[in-house]
Amino acid sequence: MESRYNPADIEKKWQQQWAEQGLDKTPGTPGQKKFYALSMFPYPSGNLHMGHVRNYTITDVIARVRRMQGYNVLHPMGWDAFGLPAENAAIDRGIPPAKWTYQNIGQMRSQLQELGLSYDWEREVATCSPDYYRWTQWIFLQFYQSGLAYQKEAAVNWDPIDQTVLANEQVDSEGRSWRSGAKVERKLLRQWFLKITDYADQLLTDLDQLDGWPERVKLMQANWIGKSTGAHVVFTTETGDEIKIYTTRPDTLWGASFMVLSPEHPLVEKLTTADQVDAIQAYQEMAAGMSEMDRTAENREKTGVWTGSYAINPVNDQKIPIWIADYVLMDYGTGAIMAVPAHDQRDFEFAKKFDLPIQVVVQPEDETLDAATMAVAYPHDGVMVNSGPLDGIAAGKGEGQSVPAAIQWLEDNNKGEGTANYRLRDWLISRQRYWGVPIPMIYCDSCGTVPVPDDQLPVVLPEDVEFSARGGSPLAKMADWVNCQCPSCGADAKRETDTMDTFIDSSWYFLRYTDAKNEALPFAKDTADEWLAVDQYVGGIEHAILHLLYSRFFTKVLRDRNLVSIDEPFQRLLTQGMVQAITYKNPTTGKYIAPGDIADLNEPKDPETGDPLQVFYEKMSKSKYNGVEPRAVLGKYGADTARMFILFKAPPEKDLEWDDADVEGQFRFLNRMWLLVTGFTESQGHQPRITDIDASNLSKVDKDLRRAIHTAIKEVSEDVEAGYQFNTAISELMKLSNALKDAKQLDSDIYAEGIQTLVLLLAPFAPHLAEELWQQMGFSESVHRQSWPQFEASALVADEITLVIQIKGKTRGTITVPAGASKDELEQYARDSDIAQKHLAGKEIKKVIVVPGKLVNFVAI
Ligand code: ANZ
Ligand code: ZN
Repeated sequence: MESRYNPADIEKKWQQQWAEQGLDKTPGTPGQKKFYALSMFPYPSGNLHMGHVRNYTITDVIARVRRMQGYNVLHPMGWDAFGLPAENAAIDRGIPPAKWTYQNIGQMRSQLQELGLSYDWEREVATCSPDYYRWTQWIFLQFYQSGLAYQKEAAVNWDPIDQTVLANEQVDSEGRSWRSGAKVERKLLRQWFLKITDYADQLLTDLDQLDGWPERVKLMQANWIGKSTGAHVVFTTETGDEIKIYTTRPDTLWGASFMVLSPEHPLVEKLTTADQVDAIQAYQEMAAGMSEMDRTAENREKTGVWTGSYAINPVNDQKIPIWIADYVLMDYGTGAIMAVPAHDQRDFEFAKKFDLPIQVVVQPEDETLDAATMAVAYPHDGVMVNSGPLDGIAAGKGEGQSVPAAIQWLEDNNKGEGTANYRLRDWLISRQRYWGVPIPMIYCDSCGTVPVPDDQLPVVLPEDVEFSARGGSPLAKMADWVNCQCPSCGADAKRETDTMDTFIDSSWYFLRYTDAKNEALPFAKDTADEWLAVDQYVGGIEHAILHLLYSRFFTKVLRDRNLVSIDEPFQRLLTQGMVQAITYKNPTTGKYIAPGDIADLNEPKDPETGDPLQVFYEKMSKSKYNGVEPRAVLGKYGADTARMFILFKAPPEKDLEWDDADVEGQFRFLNRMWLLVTGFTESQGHQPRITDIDASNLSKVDKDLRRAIHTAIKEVSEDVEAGYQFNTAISELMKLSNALKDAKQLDSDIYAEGIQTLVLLLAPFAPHLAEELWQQMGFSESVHRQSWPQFEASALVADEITLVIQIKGKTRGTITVPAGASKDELEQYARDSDIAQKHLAGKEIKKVIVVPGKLVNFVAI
């Protein structure tokens, strides 16, 4: 008989047995009561980090509780396996990307298995495998057939380190690449795009359906989509050309005193007069090399050049000059604006710099604006002036105010129309990289761009490739691969050599899991519909926009192609907090110091300079020397302790501070559980004790213990239900185990009920230990196949006693209070009672005497 808690033995043993039993296999049909629990799948870098461990543990507990509650659970795992690191490893170490990736997958899979995560491994997907990306290509062609995948020449974000283009979502707010951190440049290239802008409005309005999402994430998506409302207005030039502009303030049209086109606007060449050609061209060249971030930076001195031409303001027939300036972007609105310097700050600065006219059309209530003396633009409320039919109307977007009135006027006079505009741009998806899904397109001299027919999919990525240096895809250099026949006319043709953004791979993997082995389709509609939507998605906040927005977009397009029925893929979303650890930093040099290099951690100093170090918690990372390796923790304490610590230390959505002492504390708790339960099971000869309890006939001790048991069931269940408060759920388990430890009658049915309940409640959190204890109790079926315990309301009711209330020793009445209330609680009940309120009114309490279980005496004058 093993008398010590030895996680190493137990965990390995049960992991093997569970795998043999197929314990975590998904039920064939989801049925009425289904639950799809999903963690964001990892990039197979080779090693799990603590962030992964936390993410997957949270989802695992949820999946396990739902199974015990009788749900048919789908809980899959896979690999987001395409991407640049594999290519860089190939360049640096000469290992083919496929080999490197599959090695890493193997390594990470076994690390996941060591954590006791209840995945159905039969549904594992790897996005780099041809039987997955075949369907990624197929889905791309569905987009193409819907007119949602197209090519265009565009100024794109170019990452000079990774030598590839990036989507807007992949450039951070400082204009740097999400991957390499390089300052993004602009380049004019012909690229593939997905028309996510067609879905901008739905992606925005359907956010309202997502009750189970954090408000913060919904807000980030709404801001990214960036809906603005206004009008299109057509200006005619002296040359007879039409320039369409987008404005959010059509009511200020009477104040438009010049126009500004983006330097890339297609009419610029035509509008430029001979004497302005040189200046205009020089300016265009300069603007072309600048990033959007720099062009639109606030407080930057305005620059621009006059084209030499004029347009006619359609509301008052005024002749106004047409300029170009870099603060007007080609891919927002129409790439052209009317400038209203009195009421728009950028236009104001531009007018001041180039001495262009300023016309006030909104007058504030409490002052009088004078165009000649204004120091800044006035973008606020007021009354319309100098504005023909709008004069006297209140400025604003509301009903009856100037903006709707202006739109009405434009529409009545055929000069423009109300419209909405979105900040969201189409998704640039082609990458000049090798390790990704080949875009299934062929270029033929006579037929043009021809999609690869479905029956010729997948376009297989050749796996034995030579990498020489960074930059450029080796695909373009592989003549055998590039040269092909046109599927349409049979003539010699060439393949597209760009691959897809890896975010495409992850935009539909949750659909594939529902029908992972399907060879005829990416997934059967019926099957996908039965499992979807994902009931609980868990992952990092860093995907608030990118992955989560793209997945929503894919779902809607596939729905519109009748491939799936849902509108939204993820019913509820939990964004788990970061795992942080103690970090040591030299504040003078800014260098991070590894704790192992510090002589005295109580008084940490820089080993080189002797400077005292700054000590704080920060997200674990290699570069800050504060990472804790999951393997080390598992090796020392086992998976169950690691899981318990992670769940206990902080609620899932909050940051978690790693603390070795607390890990140790959880290990000790599990040891106590072991002693408590094995002590009991030995006394029972490892036979399950039948607990058919007659609750009407219990001793006080038994009643109290039973109340503790059922309170634990109630509290743990509620904590799990109410936002997955696993930390407080584990506190309840600790309370119950203490109550059992303190219990007097060990050989009773109630005690047996308590031990069994404790092990059942523990099962989702520490699955190996719970299984071992369950089996030691003499049960033959897995603890994970048991039903989640239900509490009995009657067991929660506490016994009551009569409490006498005295004032200065004289009995004034009695009240009923719960038995077992503490001294402080008794005093509070007494103070709150009507009797005390009545007799103590206006008196000062000098002393309170509490006789537990009997009376409270107030000494008051
Ligand atoms: C005239 C005007 C008057 C404007 C005024 C604003 C205030 P949002 O809210 O972001 O949609 N604009 C339009 N297209 C642009 C482009 N391609 N590049 C740079 N600026 C552009 O902003 C819309 C406003 O930004 C539009 O309304 C236009 O200036 C400018 F008192 O038109 B407005
Ligand atoms: Zn052809």
